[in-house]
Amino acid sequence: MEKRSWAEPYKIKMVELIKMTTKEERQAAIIEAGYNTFLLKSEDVYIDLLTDSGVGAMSDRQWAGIMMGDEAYAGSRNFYHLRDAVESHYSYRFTVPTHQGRGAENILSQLLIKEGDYLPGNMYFTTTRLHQELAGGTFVDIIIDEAHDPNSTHPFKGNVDFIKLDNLVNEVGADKIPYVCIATCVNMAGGQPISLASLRELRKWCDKHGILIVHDMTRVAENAYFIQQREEGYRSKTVKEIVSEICELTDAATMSSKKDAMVNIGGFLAMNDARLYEQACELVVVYEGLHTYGGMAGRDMEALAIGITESVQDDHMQARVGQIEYLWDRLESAGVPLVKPCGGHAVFLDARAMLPHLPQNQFPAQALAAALYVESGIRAMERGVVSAGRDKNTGQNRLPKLELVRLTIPRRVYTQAHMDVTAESVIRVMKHADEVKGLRFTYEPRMLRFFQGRFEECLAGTE
Ligand code: PM9
Repeated sequence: MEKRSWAEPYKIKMVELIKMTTKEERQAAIIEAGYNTFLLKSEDVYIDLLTDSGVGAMSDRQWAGIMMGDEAYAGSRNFYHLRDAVESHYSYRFTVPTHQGRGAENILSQLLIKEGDYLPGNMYFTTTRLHQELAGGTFVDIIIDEAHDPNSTHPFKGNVDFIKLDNLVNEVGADKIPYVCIATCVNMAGGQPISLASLRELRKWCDKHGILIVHDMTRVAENAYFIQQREEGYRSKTVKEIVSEICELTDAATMSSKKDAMVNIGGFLAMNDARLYEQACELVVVYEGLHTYGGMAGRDMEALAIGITESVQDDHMQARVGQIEYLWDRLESAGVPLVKPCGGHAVFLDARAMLPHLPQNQFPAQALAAALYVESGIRAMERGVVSAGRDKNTGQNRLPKLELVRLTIPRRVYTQAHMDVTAESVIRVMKHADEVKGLRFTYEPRMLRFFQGRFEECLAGTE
């Protein structure tokens, strides 16, 4: 069949200028930032692939929505637009706005988790696990083994391993498991989707054991797109229909709206149970704000309601994932070690394979992200041992099998030419990979250390 190209379903109305710095300037900047790309100044960055969170380009309709903000303290009309958008696209009856995803995680964890509980999930996420632990729970990984193998080409690496789940319930009892946490398009696995078949089986399993399903729906539309493309029987369904089908299989959801829904700030907690909603409304006023704004301005809720509608359009999603596939294909054909298959929001470099001379305790992914910045001004993010943090009981570094650098693509921001420059820069770093030195902490925060930790290069022969 003749191959047809896709193009973005939008044209550019406004641009933000960016500048390239010199290698000497970048060398000085990375040392000042303690080899942590989170600590770089954004104006020192050329192409910013740190995250897809809050950095998408809003549409003219979203910006028009910003002008329609109703900044009433209580009962803003924008809240009702948001609530209606959540109900009609995601099927949840009740919505509690929060300032961003972790605000929703905090409230949900406090409401559902008791000291000594276990929280199975299809791989950890940094802020999610921390809130579970702060509420007295222990996270248990129940994702299929393929998810931990960068070279496995399983099309649904976000799927649940039911043997792991059965073992957990036999060991600790169902009454110690308040819910199973399911992320759609699992971030830490490389943006890998869960199939509807796996989710349906989980629904049955949870009903049997009287356990809830909480959906981390941060990238649900991307997951739905992969189901449309990869799962048998879904080719003729729209992304919007598949998104609804996913959400209908779950009981409650936490959302960081800064990703799929393309707003700069915002999130929510959503659920179907009236009692849980009542309890969430009681707690949201303690941490976020009144239950009809929960930490968001009226204008931001309006932009979010519009962004939700735009995020589930098929042509948007084809271009969104198409851009990531374009970068992935360029890197893969040049022999760069990547997480396979291509994920939804980012291309993940396998730092262990790229820097085989560095042991994991010298933070290869952190070092690789720093080297890429120095080489080209491209800012990426570590997703390996630094992000994994220390075990809450032993205090030892957790050593994840995936030691990755994430090239995260913001939505509707960069062009194909930016992807070409990115690919060329990564290939250049790969050619000089043996020159990249390991790192050690000079400052290690107690929680979420990847955000603010500082490092220095290890001297040759000292570690
Ligand atoms: N994710 C990301 O860059 C931003 C912060 S962590 C570097 O990937 C999931 C799956 C996320 C996520 C944030 C949150 C928290 C929850 N679940 O950042 O609080 O990817 O809005 O959301 C980030 P907030």
